[in-house]
Amino acid sequence: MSDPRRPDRRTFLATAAAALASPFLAAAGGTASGMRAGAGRALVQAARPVPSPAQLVWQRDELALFLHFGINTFTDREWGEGDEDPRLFAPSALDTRQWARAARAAGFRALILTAKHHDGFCLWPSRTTAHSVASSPWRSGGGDVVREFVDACRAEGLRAGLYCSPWDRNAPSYGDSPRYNELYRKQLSELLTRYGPIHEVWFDGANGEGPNGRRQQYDWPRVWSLVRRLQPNAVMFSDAGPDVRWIGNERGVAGDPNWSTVDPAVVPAPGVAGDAVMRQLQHGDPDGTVWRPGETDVSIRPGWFWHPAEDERVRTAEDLVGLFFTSVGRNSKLLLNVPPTRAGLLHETDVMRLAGMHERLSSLFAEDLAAGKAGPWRSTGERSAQIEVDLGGTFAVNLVDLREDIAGGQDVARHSIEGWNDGGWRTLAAGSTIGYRRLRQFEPVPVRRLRLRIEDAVARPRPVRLLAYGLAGSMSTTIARHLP
Ligand code: FUL
Repeated sequence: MSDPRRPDRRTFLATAAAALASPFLAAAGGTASGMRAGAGRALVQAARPVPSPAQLVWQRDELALFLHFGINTFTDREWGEGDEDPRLFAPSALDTRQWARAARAAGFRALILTAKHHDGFCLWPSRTTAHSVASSPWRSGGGDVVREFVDACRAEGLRAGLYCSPWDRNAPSYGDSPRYNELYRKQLSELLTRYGPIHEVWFDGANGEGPNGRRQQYDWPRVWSLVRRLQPNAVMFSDAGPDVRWIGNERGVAGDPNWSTVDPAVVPAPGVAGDAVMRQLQHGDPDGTVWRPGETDVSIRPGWFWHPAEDERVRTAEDLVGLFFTSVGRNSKLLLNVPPTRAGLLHETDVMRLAGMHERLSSLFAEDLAAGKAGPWRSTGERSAQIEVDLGGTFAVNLVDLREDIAGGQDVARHSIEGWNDGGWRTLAAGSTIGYRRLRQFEPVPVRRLRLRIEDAVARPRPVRLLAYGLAGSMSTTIARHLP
């Protein structure tokens, strides 16, 4: 990123990587994932990873709203220094219910708030520091943004998640590793015991030096076991999970292929860098021993925090639909950042774009032409299978939605979709993994039948669901209108 206010995350992390090493490896295996019995690649593997109930819930939510809000909102920065005056935090009309309503109306099912960003300012009154809302003029120092946020999520029937940055540029103990680790655990304990069920705990990998000039060594195993103990149903996000992994970029694009299984030894701790790490984050590993699906975080604006100069640079609804296809449509989950303004409200432009995205997605997926029309699932070999759907008429199909039953794991490595019309079969799309959901869009083609072929898999393929969509009112007259 060329924004001078914000160093590129990976460049920054590369320098930090050396400080992190293998002791974290053991804890990475502390995932809640289970294993599924079945044939493996060499047909000797006894079991394949499957998601935990919490990971399944997380994935099925598909869309989560990310809210970067804090001191930076008032200083027009992306990364605060930690020495900001808490009195700067003065949202004039903070309304967390407005955030949650906009999210729900747009089809989002979870929200994640930056309870603390790198500047160390706490959006809740923490006993660990005076650098918090308690020292601000907002609600005369008696307010708690985390409380209002969680209450609003619940009122709208949405899941609440929290981001608590390990990097803290305000804490005097930062860099004095054991002392800061203790403080960080206390902060997490407050967040995870005061506010009821928290669905996702988000760990950013940024790491810096403390005032003593020493680099902070985090104690990830203890952090992870604390979260597991206090919120057993929460998923933990970081480069290294343990439950959900970063997708490897902030552009909103999941890898292709994208496996939800990983080799935990490749990314042992948040913040490690290198080509192998990036490959693993983007693509996962078909032979991975741990279930750790990828989350795609991206902002609706160029920055993560609200900047007045970016009010004209909000992604369009079409653009957001594109992000849906490159994240949810590639076996990932979309965590879309929409930063509240200084008023403490989502900007009207952003809210409009969210609504536009929802409207477009709803019309794309309005009518599944294949519903109830699938033939039997046919195994065609050890690692191959196929299914045919007779649409019962000719339709201008331009979108296919494939779904593996991931409760039983992820198997498909290569697939193709074919359409049949008078002249026989033709390939409409071909690709690699499917996973939770794989969306394939193509030029509208008049077809009467569709065939999904699983051409390779890491285990005997289990039935895959095929949903098909087309141009509205798509019988032959429509086709004639739309095709050359
Ligand atoms: C990064 C942070 O440095 C950014 O400020 C932002 O919070 C992003 C989601 O994660 O690592």
